[in-house]
Amino acid sequence: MKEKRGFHLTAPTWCKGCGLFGVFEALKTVAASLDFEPEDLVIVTGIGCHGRINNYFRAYGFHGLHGRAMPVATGIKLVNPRLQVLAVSGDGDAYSIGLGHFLHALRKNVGLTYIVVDNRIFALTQGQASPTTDFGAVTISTPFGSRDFPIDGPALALGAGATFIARGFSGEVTHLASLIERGMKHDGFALIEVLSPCITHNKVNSYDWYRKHIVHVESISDYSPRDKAGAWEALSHPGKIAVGLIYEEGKPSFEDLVLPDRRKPIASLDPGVDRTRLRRIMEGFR
Ligand SMILES: Cc1ncc(C[n+]2csc(CCOP(=O)(O)OP(=O)(O)O)c2C)c(N)n1
Ligand code: SF4
Ligand SMILES: [Mg+2]
Repeated sequence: MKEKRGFHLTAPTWCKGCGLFGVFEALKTVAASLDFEPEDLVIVTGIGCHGRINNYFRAYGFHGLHGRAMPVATGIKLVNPRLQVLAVSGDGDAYSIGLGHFLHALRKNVGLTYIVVDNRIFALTQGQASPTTDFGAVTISTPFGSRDFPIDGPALALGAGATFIARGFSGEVTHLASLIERGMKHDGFALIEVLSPCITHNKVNSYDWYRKHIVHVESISDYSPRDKAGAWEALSHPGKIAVGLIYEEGKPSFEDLVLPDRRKPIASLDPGVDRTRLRRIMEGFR
């Protein structure tokens, strides 16, 4: 990436040891490996500790509303399909308030890379239970232990028709970067969930805890990410969390299906109508 005059990036302010540093390192590795120019990449975030990531990145950024990363990212991709659009959400952002948007963007197969940083907690708001918080976990909103069964994002995505599903771990940056890079090259919607410790508000799901519980799908003999039944099996392993490229299939992307030319920004296309008439119509809306 070229240095641009006028850019001033601050250092991340996350708590020392936060899993978000691993996600940030992985993203920088991918941006360098794919040689993105700052103007080629847009990072859209929701609200949460994760949402600060685009402040530290030399690219376009849109720090939007809590739970609304998907509609913003979809709009950007459709208006200028040449851009690489990456959305970053938290487990609360994606699987709670933003769940409807998440499922519809993935079933439409919009060409977005969606990184869901799952720390199993609402971190920014000081530690309430989220949709991925463990059953029985004591948090400030569940002082007697959570009575909700957690959501498994990749399993939800598989059931809803996602065409690319991966899960990484912020403690394994090189592996995570390889998953993000593959997701960015995928033609269509790519979900990369990241198991990411919040060292301040979640003392249970730590780096060591994840190391004991993850299983790499690459280590399962004859595992093929093209086999949906095998992906279900990997995601259903009791007491284990599958990481790696879990599932991948080819389907037309939303841009291919709805845009007249996915290589060109909409603004550069001839609207195919009389411009004087169009201007008159637009003036009618004032
Ligand atoms: C519409 C709306 N509802 C609630 C909030 C308050 N809020 C801000 S961040 C957040 C949860 C963040 O959790 P998560 O998405 O998991 O991100 P993390 O902080 O863990 O990275 C909530 C509930 C808000 N900003 N906007
Ligand atoms: S509160 Fe948790 S998620 Fe937020 S910066 Fe600190 S460790 Fe990271
Ligand atoms: Mg969270």
